[in-house]
Amino acid sequence: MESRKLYLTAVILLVSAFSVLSQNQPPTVSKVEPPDWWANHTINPVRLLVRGANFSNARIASKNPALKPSNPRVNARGDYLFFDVAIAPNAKPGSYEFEVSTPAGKTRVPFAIRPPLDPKSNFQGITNNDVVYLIMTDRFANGDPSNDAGAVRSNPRLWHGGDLRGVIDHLDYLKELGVTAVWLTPWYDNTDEITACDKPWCPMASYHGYGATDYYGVENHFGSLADVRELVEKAHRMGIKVIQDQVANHVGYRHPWAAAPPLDDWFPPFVQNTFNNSVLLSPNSSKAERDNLLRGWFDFSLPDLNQDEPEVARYEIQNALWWIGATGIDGIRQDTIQYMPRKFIRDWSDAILRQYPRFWMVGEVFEEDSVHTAFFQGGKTGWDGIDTHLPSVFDFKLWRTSQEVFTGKKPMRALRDVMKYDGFYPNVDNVTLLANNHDTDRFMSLPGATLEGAMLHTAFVLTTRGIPQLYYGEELAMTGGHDPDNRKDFPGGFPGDQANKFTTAGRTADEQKMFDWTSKWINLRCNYVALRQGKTIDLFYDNNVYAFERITPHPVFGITGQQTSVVLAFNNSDAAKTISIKKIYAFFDYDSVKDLFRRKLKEKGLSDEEIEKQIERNFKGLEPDKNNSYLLSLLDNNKQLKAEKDGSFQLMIPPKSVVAYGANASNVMMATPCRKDNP
Ligand SMILES: [Ca+2]
Ligand SMILES: [Ca+2]
Ligand SMILES: [Ca+2]
Repeated sequence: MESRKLYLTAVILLVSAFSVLSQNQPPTVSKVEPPDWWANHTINPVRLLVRGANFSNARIASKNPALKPSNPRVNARGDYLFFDVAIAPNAKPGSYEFEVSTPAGKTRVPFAIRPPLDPKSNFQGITNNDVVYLIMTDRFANGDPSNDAGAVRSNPRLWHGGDLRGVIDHLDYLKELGVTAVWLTPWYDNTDEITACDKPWCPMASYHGYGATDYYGVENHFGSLADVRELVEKAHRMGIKVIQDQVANHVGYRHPWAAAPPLDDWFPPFVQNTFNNSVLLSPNSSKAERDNLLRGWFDFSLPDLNQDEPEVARYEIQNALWWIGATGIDGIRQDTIQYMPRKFIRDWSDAILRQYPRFWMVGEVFEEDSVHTAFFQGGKTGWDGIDTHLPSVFDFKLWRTSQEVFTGKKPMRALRDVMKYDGFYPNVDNVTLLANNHDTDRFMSLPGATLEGAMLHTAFVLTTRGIPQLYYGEELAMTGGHDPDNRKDFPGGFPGDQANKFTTAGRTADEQKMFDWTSKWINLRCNYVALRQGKTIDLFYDNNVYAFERITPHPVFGITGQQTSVVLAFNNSDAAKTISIKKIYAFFDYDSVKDLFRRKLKEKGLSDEEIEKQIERNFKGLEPDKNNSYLLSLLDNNKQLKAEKDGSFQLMIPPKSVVAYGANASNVMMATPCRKDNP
């Protein structure tokens, strides 16, 4: 490691010597970042970073008065030039250019003003009305074999050929499954180089996308910017949102900055991050500990960016906004946020939400500790005086516990014992609960896994609070151990695949069972607002059973103030269990609902006779009995449970299963399809 660091330093010295010798050469430009921007943007001026050569003593002039350059800065080697561009509100979309001149000559810096995308159909944000589906782009579907250079499917650490076209081609599959948002692993351009080393993980390619070599480029194995744009447009037309995976903490070792950084403090000097992750959470940590976490490199091959350098922070914030504005995406998943200063996370969030108020970002804080992950969600000022304003974080503690429970390692009540900390999250409804991801073993490869366990885990993720996130292939009970085994190709997505599991005909009975199950719960969540947005109320928990209610105030017939709820009861044991639930919280007061309904219809000018006919029609069969309480199964509409005299219910839950009831006979009224009321 140390000798490689010295080598890097030697390269930088050589480059500097060369630039001194070439000072009487005219300036040249090889890269402009961002390449374009928008008029009337909340970031104005925008700051350009221009890569090239011979910029020492450069002067910048604009060829159009709508764009005004200022504040130029050239680095010591003269190969990077920063300058601000103030964009007039009436600047028209199109091509522009600046002239960079030095005593030795001049050159042009190309730039453009883009027309803005429609904010109604783009930048929609993600809420708990959504179900997110994570795809590893290289491993899902190969829609374009012409970009497969270096693809070797038999090696799990090399490119396999999956691409954006493959995702576009299978949007109908996502629609059929019912998910409403897709998160793709990073599509930034990464190196095509195959790493050689004597470690077990070599040779390895950057198929995963987490080592950007061009923050403004699209990986050539995946397609082009036009393909990203087409994916977003087509997905939006089908009611599916798109989430980009961004990585602001580090770049890949082949990024041009690694050999010649724009500024001396662009990267902190190499120190291995020891991943002592709790030192930002703890107010008692030392500066040395925090420095190691924030400035230590993830790995020698991933140079860590210094967000304390204002030019770095500004570059990264603009880069995030550029992707949103250029593609119309709806959300960002930000990698490893706990290795970046919280002040930077706040400034990044603020800048995005200022321009796109509906937008949504989720940060990866890979900690199985609710208090720790909650510390990074926005909405609360931490001990350090910082509120990150970050809308969402992943709930790794509940994910792990659900896996442990449904593989028989923990009692059912462990779920409740994690969720008792929900109050530590500034907004638990906006927390993202993963079913799994590309860094973790697939459920079916965990010790103790069964198909029934996988089904219960999926049902729990889709019925509990927050935003559920599924991982490609788990809807077919795919197996896969440690990375990269958990990143196997989706069968049927690649030319020559023997079975096509995108279709019913290609699936085994178990795969179809899991697919139908996943789709059924997504659909149930979609149809019942209480499952998406409801507050959780614990009804019963012991070693075998966890029963809870999701309850929400929700307009019924447009009348506010009434509550709707769904009761869920999970039984993880091998025997049927009967539990007594003392109280269900949501029951309609039918008389007052009818009364309000009457008034509404009267306002519309209906006659008394017409009003009573409508009441009769809408409430027929929904009237509760004298106890004013019963539960109606949402999975099997014939099954009703009447309350006992004391108001309690005896609920029988078959072995290894879950039952779902709508409180009262009001499930017709409670059904409020998410695809209609999705904001
Ligand atoms: Ca391909
Ligand atoms: Ca590449
Ligand atoms: Ca860092």
